[in-house]
Amino acid sequence: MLTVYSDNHRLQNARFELIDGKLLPPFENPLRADRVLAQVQQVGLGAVLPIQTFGLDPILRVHDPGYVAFLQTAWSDWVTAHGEYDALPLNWAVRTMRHDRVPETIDGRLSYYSFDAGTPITSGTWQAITASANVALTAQQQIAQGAGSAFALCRPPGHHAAKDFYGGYCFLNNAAIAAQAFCDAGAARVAILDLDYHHGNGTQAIFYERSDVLFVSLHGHPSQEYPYFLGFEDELGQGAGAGYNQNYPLRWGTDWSQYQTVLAEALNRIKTYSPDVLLVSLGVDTFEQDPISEFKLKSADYLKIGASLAGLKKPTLFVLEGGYAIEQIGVNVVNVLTAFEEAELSR
Ligand code: OKP
Ligand code: ZN
Repeated sequence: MLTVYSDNHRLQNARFELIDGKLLPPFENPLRADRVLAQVQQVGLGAVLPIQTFGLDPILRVHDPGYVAFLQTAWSDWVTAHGEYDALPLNWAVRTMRHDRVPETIDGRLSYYSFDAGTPITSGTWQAITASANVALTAQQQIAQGAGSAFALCRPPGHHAAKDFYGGYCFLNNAAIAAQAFCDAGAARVAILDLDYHHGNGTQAIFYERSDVLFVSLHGHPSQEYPYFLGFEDELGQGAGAGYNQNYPLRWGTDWSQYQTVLAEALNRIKTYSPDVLLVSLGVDTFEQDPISEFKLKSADYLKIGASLAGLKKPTLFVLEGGYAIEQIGVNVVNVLTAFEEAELSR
């Protein structure tokens, strides 16, 4: 399986993350991608391709122009106002407040275009996030040109980013941008299976009213887990998208025996949909030793996931999302990919 990778991910390298009332070294850091790439090379997964650049057009097919323009200048606007410290919002428009006016000042715009304070904007954020989107698009193009599978080694991740807001370490929704690119290249049905521990609220929202992109997700139950306010099982899509969104929220402590049953159900839903292409938002923060998550999957379980995915027999684009156990992130991600490929070859 080919991998697409860009060194520019390093440019997102914040000083601190505000988490659990502490300022800690960020969980979402460059070592993550380094370790995944090292394991890809270690097992000889296949060619590692550099990115091509696709400009803003495919990004603007998914994201709001005002939001993209905000991201482009947020760092320099912030430095002008406050100096070279990581840019963070501190308040949001909840309930009775207005959402119909974009503030003028950088602090106000950070608040307007975000949903958490755990996602710093730094000097290199814009370059890193556009490179990450190009990683997904380059891999998408490989599949559109006939590759049976591809791995987009994206960093920063994307699935929490919606049309016009960032959060959860995500700014541009790499998976959604690639899915839209498949649609624009003529795919009639695209299925997205989100296996990250956290609900992919951004991806769900982007495609919630569409039937040409099915969104299916297994994740920590929003009653217990971030992002808390989306990801329940009664979210089934709306309008033309009614029936094309499926959430499988799972409680803290979920292990392979529980996970496997639900994964089989999710794969059945996708099989019924009969997509032209499958996109997997691949997070491995479901791992038992993940420092911010509460599922109990073991490294060997990722082999079983990869083999099950191959059972769908579809062109498959893997897009990296989360996974914060630095020592095992490489093995866990690449276990999915190698088992997928072995299952494909033995057919
Ligand atoms: C990004 B991705 C944990 C706080 C979590 C943000 C998590 C973002 C996860 N107590 N803060 O889905 O892996
Ligand atoms: Zn996650």
